[in-house]
Amino acid sequence: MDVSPDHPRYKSLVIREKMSELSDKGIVARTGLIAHGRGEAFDYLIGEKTTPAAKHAEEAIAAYLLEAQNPVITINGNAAALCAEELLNLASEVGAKVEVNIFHWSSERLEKLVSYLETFGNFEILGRNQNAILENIASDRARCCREGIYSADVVLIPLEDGDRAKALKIVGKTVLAIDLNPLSRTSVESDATAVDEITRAVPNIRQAVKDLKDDQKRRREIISAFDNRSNLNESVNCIKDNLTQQQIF
Ligand code: PTJ
Repeated sequence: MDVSPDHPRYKSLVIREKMSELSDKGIVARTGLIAHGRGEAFDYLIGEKTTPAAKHAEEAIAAYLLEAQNPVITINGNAAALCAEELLNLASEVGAKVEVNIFHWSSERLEKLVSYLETFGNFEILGRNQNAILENIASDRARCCREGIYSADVVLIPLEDGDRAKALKIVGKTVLAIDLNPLSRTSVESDATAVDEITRAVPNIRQAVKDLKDDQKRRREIISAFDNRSNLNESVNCIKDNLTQQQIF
């Protein structure tokens, strides 16, 4: 479908087309399109821009990634379709491993996703050899790599379904999330959640990484002052304010 750049929702329509194409190719799960719609709805309520609360969380995520000993960024179908290159660049900038981890599991889909990410350049992508199981997860998302998620101290899980954040916390990992729904289990369970659209959040995190790279003292101050629950409350309040200001009748 040709989308005119003059259309008021041009960006959203182009992204939907891409998601739909990548769903046909098996990169995005079919229900990934539904997850995307839920994200769009929350983004509408948030005002389709990075809020001050999200910016603050993105700074905390950058600080956590830079302080980590063995960080891992996990990528699923939606994250790959929306933001592969930015996530891969972020991983190289913070020295994180990248691991494909999917909810709608099949060995073919896993292979497709790893191969898709490999087309973006010379990045090592983990996921083909899932040789460990993360306890406390009732789905195939439990399958992971021993040298990746399983042994990581800090894991960034963009755009997730709920059970993995909790499972990662139970085994003592620091969990960082990007999720437009401030009420989701992932958002609430994580140590730092950017309630922001992934294509805005990741460039902001990369910028914060540049700003904090040579300032360990500041990074540690940001981490010790950051309170995820109160940051999520700010996002909820932002939605409430937007709704009360937009009375139609
Ligand atoms: O590729 P797979 O098989 O691992 O499946 C991936 C999906 C996303 C389908 C799976 O993880 C899933 O079902 O996720 P949920 O439970 O729908 O949760 C996705 C969360 O991401 C929801 O809270 C959405 O609001 C949020 N979300 C959706 N689109 C975006 C988003 N957050 C940030 N940016 C987005 N573009």
